[in-house]
Amino acid sequence: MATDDARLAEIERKVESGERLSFEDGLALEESTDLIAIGAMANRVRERYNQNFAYYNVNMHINPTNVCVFTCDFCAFRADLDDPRGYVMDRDQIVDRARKANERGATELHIVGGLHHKLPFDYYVDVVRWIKADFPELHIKAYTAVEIEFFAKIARITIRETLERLIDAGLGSLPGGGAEIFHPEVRKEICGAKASTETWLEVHRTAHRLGLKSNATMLYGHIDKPKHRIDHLIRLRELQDETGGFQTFIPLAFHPDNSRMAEIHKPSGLMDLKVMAISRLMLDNFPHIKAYWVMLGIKTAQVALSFGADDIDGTVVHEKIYHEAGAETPQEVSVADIERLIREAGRTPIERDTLYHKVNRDGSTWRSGDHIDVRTIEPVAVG
Ligand code: V47
Repeated sequence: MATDDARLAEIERKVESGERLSFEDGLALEESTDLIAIGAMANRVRERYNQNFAYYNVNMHINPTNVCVFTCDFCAFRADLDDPRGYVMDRDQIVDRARKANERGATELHIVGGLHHKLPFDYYVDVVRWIKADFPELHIKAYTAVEIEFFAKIARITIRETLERLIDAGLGSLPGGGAEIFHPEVRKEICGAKASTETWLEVHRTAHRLGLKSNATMLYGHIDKPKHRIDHLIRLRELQDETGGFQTFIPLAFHPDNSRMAEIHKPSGLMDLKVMAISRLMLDNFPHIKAYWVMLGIKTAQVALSFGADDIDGTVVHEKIYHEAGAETPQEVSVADIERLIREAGRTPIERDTLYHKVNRDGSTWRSGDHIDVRTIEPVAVG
């Protein structure tokens, strides 16, 4: 068998010439202990696609309910129907949260939640409609593919019709959650009851055909093995070849606290950076890779900007899913802090909207400018 060095040299040759990496290349990267070499390759791709820029947005999270019919092993957020922790936000609470987001200059609301046993599909449509009625300029990135499938089931309509009704109410894009790990060996163990891999991919395929952009995630660092992670990335790459509708990939580090897998250790910083870098290298058709600071921690997210990531998510107010699972990060970071941590990492911060248009601010008002196409932005010196 080729040595680590020889295998990495061959991968480096492919990366330099823009050749696609195979499943075996992905495994070789996983097996290598040369984090710095892998990171340097990912950094070259990151700079090829996004130069020296690092993107962020001003956003707020809303989790309309935590009551959920599913009992995924990794989840510390969900509650049973009769659990005293269970809640459902009403119209006033939802609109109040949107108002606060608007006052703070947010351009995006990120809305995901539990799959409530009793709420009708109309409630989830109304959440979008209520917000849009008062704050039409806020972009609503809402509902994972798992939620979309559940809505289709309870409303007894197709996935396409479900998405069409939500788009009609004002849905702007889909977040990337619910992907977890696609490989059946893992999926059936950690979340066997919820949307299958095929369904997750079909929801995103349908959304892309309807003109929506979406993100994709991978939950790693629990019972997943290298082959499961590479398989996951390749399935996403194949769908992206078909539709081109994905914007950003977000690797999500498992947080064990308060979950049914609490005995598992959190992934190490080393694993976080390696998964980030391998994602950048394998997903050659994804424009962006996000270092979600809420789950990585601010310090690792900052370093990740040199290991393949070009986006750091947003100001993120009111995040619950990770904080219930033991995330020690703050609930919110200010724009000044985000810009400082990006500059400290040697990158140039750009505020973007959800669909990667540059945001221009003038006092308390903002508007979306041109779509950020790195090929049309003046190149900046890359150190
Ligand atoms: O699907 C749940 C994950 C996801 C835990 O699209 C956990 O921009 C770790 O998808 N430890 C939801 N992870 C969050 C999500 C997301 C986040 C940020 C940005 C975007 C985007 C999407 O969170 C779930 C699941 O994979 N998750 N519990 C946990 N204990």
